[in-house]
Amino acid sequence: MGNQLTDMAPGLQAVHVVVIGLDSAGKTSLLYRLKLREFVETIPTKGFNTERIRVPVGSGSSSFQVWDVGGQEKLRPLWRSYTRRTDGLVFVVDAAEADRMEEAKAELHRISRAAENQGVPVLVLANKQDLDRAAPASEVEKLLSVQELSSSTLHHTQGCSALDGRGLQPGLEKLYEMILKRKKMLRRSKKKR
Ligand SMILES: Nc1nc2c(ncn2[C@@H]2O[C@H](COP(=O)(O)OP(=O)(O)OP(=O)(O)O)[C@@H](O)[C@H]2O)c(=O)[nH]1
Ligand SMILES: [Mg+2]
Repeated sequence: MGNQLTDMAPGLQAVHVVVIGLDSAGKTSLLYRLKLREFVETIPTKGFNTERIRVPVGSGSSSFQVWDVGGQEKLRPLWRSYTRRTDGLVFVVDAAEADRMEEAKAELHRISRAAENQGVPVLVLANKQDLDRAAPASEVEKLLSVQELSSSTLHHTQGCSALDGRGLQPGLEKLYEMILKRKKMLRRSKKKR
């Protein structure tokens, strides 16, 4: 019989999204900006935070279960246990930290290449756009070679700020669109088999 509810209305299901990126990129600040609609002071994440967030999409809204995982080097091996079976990856970059772009690029490509993450849509958030020295999204996209992610991986790079909230709504809408597109593609290839 299959799961008729999901077959008919994929938008009714909560999408599962994992937020990763280097320490201090602003992941936890973004999570609470989305949940509470304000900027809150954070401390470095040792484990993870998770919140369910309602996001306006198209003419309705969708529920996102968002997992925010610590980005310190010693915690990065844990990312894979969170990204397994996720619908979407959000990779947050501190766009004002030119010195750490190479490190961010290596981590982005490593996690996206992991076998279980093949083809999972990626939203790159170029955070801290409120700072004058922040690189624009187009530059971050180049510095991280986002276009070189596997050809089966849908991706989008968006500038944003957890401080003032700019860029988050369009970023999440785009991520949702990519997730639905991939779900449709997977359903179609299952039917063919
Ligand atoms: N100016 C500015 N500062 C920000 C922004 N987002 C986060 N910050 C600051 O950046 C620092 C790190 O933010 P966190 O949200 O804790 O970073 P994180 O990515 O969760 O770091 P880990 O938990 O260690 O992986 C904090 O001092 C935040 O206040 C932003 O959009 N603009
Ligand atoms: Mg954190």
